[in-house]
Amino acid sequence: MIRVDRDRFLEEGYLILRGMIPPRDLEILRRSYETLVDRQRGIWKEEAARGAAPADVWRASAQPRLNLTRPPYLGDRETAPAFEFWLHENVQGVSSVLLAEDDAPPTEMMLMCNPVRDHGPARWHRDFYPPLNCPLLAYAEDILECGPRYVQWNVPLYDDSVLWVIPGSHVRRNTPEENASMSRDPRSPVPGGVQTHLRAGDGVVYILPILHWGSNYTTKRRRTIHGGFARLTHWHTIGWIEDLSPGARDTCLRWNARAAGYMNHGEAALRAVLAADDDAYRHALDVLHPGRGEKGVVKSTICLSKTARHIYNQHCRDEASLTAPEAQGIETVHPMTLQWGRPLGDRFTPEEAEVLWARFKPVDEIMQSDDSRLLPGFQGGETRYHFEEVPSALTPDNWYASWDTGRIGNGRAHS
Ligand SMILES: O=C(O)CCC(=O)C(=O)O
Ligand SMILES: [Fe+2]
Repeated sequence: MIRVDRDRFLEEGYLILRGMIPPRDLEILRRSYETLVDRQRGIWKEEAARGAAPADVWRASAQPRLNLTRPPYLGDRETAPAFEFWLHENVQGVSSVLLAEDDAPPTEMMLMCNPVRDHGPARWHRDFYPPLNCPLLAYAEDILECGPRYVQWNVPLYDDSVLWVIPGSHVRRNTPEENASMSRDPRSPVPGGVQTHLRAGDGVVYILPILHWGSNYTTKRRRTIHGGFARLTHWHTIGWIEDLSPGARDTCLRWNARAAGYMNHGEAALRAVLAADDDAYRHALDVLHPGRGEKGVVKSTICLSKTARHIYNQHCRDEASLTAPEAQGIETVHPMTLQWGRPLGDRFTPEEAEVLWARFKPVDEIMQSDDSRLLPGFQGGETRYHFEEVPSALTPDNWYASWDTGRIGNGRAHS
């Protein structure tokens, strides 16, 4: 396995690995991925032709992207190398070291391609939207306390200098200079930004929510493997596993079974809240992320407040009254933010859903301000949810106490 400097990774939020794909593997990967690109391109074209899609993605998108872990399944035995790339020691082994996990599984496996016409620069961003997750600093403090829960890769099969990053920005808010620059022009270099200059077979691995930039989407040939690793993975399809070599198949089936089991611990955390048992709550969270600290509990509690709301919406609200994001929220499966979708919701009764939401509602309320806004560098639209700060009153102990009082700290009691 290639050697990596984890301390530097934690400090700067990214690492560049030179020559991580051996040259003999590069040709095999290019061929496998090109076969998949050809198949996906055919599907996009056909969908647009019969009116099932508004446009041919290949022709319309600034960054046409394959996602191998979502339908449709594009592969077969011949393209197994495109999947098995994710098991290589320089990818999976390095990711495990950086995550301080024994055996980290990949999450989504993707490929970013060049557009058919110039689209120029995208906007600087963090791949982060607090209403679906938690405030930036809640996320950052958990990283500082225990290391990252997720690492993401770009591994180009052809030379690629598209990506820029801002070293150190993964664990702090934007500086005034960064905000001024992004407000003036979100599509131009930001002070302190570093362009990654990757040759074919190099890789960059980074910690979201680092501030980063797709600096120029031109017609220059781009085939860049993209995706990540996390203990709490989820694959939307698993048909591809059957086409892998026996060893790789066993590994992926094992990862998939283990990942599915984590939903039981998500359920256990919620049942502990129903039972007002804070020790059991801490224990369930600790299985999901062993060794987590107080900041990790705060972060996960904020995520679970969304889960509780979705379960309440699933059971206790009239379907017709739900907004599109609320309806979507019920279905979303994203274990990294402790969302297991309807299968988890189905494990609770409407009465339990009501109590759960009552217990989490003070968390949801304290995470919102009176007016909505959107800060530079964040994705999504305006929202009342806090972008950066966690109110200091939101501590685990204050929240446990709110199960009796209905309020956190000096906050408003909820009705
Ligand atoms: O094109 C890249 O390398 C960056 C892509 C990116 O940041 C994104 O799609 O969110
Ligand atoms: Fe991004």
